[in-house]
Amino acid sequence: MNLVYIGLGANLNDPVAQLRGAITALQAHNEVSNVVVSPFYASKPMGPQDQPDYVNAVAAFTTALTPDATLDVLQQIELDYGRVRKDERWGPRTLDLDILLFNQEVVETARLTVPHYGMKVREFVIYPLFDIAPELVMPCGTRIADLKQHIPANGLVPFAY
Ligand code: A4P
Ligand code: MG
Repeated sequence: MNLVYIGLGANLNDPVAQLRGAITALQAHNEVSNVVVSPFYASKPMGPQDQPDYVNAVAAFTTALTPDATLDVLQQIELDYGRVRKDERWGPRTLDLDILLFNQEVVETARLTVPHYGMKVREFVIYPLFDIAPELVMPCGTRIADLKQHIPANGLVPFAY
């Protein structure tokens, strides 16, 4: 079995509903087991500031799928749950599911870079990851607990949903 950590993010079209939909889909998926979800956090946008705040979370699960096949599952969920019906048209994809860690593997293919290239410096990844895996160590030896201690919260707040 493979142990996978993913990051979830959305900032348009009812982000909480999109994250909940994605989690429900993961839990229902035949090839996915033992889904654990962090608290949801409201986070300040990284990048352009003229956009709504994000909702971010991290989830862990086990699967027998390969990294590429796991990405297929996540991308299908992005398509299924990242579109919210508005009037009669479908909005743009607004749900982002990124593979953060896949066991202790380092994956460099055309489709995948694992560990995720940005995870070490993103408070909206490291804080929820610490919530569900405080002892976690990255393949490079970096402890998530140490990252959390050094990354400012930058206004990140957990909220009830
Ligand atoms: N890909 C490569 N490695 C991975 C991986 N580890 N996990 C490839 C998933 N996909 C990976 O992704 C583009 C391609 O990356 C995929 O086809 C896959 O083959 P995408 O999800 O279609 O594009 P994207 O989401 O625009 O890119 P990316 O890199 O995920 O965006 P970022 O860098 O994550 O930025 N601010 C806050 N507060 N919270 C956020 O969640 N997110 C972004 C998006 C900006 N600002 C944010 C947040
Ligand atoms: Mg992405």
